[in-house]
Amino acid sequence: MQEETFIAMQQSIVDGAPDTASELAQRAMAEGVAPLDAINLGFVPGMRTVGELFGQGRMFLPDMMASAEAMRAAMAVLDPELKKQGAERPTAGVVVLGTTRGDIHEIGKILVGTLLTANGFQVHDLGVDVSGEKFAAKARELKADIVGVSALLTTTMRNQRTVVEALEKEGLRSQVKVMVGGAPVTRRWAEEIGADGYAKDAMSAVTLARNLMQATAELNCEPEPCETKA
Ligand code: HCB
Repeated sequence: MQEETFIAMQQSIVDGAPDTASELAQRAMAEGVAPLDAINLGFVPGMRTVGELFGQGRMFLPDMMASAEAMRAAMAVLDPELKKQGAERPTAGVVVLGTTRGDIHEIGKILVGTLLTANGFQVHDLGVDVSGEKFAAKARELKADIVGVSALLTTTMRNQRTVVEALEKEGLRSQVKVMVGGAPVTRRWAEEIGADGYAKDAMSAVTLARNLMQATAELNCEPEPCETKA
């Protein structure tokens, strides 16, 4: 039964049907489907199909925009459900999130922000087309622990490097960890630009953010081991 719902969810994204996507998300919540399953097994595979069809020239920009609209409609239902899970937890860390300069893709970033929030992180989303300077200024203002930078285009992923550079220029690099992601981004690229980590999806971004917080905590314990300070 759930399998059918997931297939219908996927199709609603491919069809670019926001009303159907929203209804399916609402029905799934009423039936007790985990919001994360609805995202990962239902809607996100739909978005992946859309990308493949576009890449093969079987779908065009207006269709892709309609699909993004449908994804947004589903997330409008699922986002509050996920955030509820994080509401009662103590802050796991402060994250400044955004899509890099020249890039307006936001769905993956929103998903990362939602899951980080659901897992107790305080997330400040700067939106899309964000310059390195803007990332650095917000990181300073909020005393951020982590900056998360998304890029979906091969032409804009290089701007992830400018975020690292802006943090260096502002003298913030030793205090702020940088994690990068987005479809064309790889672990190797993250290493090349001097980021602290790469996450392939939103769940991995949560694990990575936790690990980065742990690494910072351990660093702050030096030269004594952390255990002795508890
Ligand atoms: Co867009 N687009 N697009 N697009 N688009 C892609 C990205 C292509 C791969 C499609 C293709 O050719 N097959 C392609 C890029 C090719 C390339 O550079 N290699 C492409 C292109 C070419 C373009 C335009 C240039 C098209 C044009 O105008 N001719 C244009 C660019 C505009 C610009 O940014 N300046 C464009 C526009 C659009 C929209 C507006 C129609 C729409 C975006 C709407 C929106 O976001 N509001 C759109 C969409 C929807 C896509 C696809 C179909 C889906 C992207 C998406 O939402 N994926 C995409 C195809 C694809 O990626 N397969 C296509 C779903 C999310 C959940 O995955 O990878 O974004 P994600 O995020 C993951 C993961 O990467 C990770 O976690 C997320 C959640 O699991 N992650 C992070 C992401 N950020 C992270 C940050 C971290 O710190 C950690 C982890």
